[in-house]
Amino acid sequence: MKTINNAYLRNTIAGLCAMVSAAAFAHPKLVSSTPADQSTGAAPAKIELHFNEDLVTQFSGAKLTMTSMPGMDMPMKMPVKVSPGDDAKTMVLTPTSPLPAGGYRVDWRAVSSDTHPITGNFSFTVK
Ligand SMILES: [Cu+2]
Repeated sequence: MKTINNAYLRNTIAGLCAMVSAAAFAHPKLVSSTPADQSTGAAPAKIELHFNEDLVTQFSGAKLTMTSMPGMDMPMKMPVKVSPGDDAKTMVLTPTSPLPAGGYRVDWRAVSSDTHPITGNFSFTVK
């Protein structure tokens, strides 16, 4: 009974969200990033995420994971400072130390005006 109620509630909320979204809001989407998804280049001093909507800063964030290193496979969380960018649609990740050569993944969580958290990720390689 509890499961049915929860499922019903979830569907109802999802339905409401879809209606509200269509009417007034869209969910935040990652429009572009620097470095770009699947790109390879020098170690970035900053990683910028550009969304299509203003973010609610206190509920939005991101983490950086090193997914591979030449010669080894080792997911490792990299320390970053997350801050708002020049405008409310931008999130900036600043690694606390230079990123060594390897593969990286950014997992982001974005909340805009309709308060529903949206998550996504992208990857890049440092030469
Ligand atoms: Cu929503």
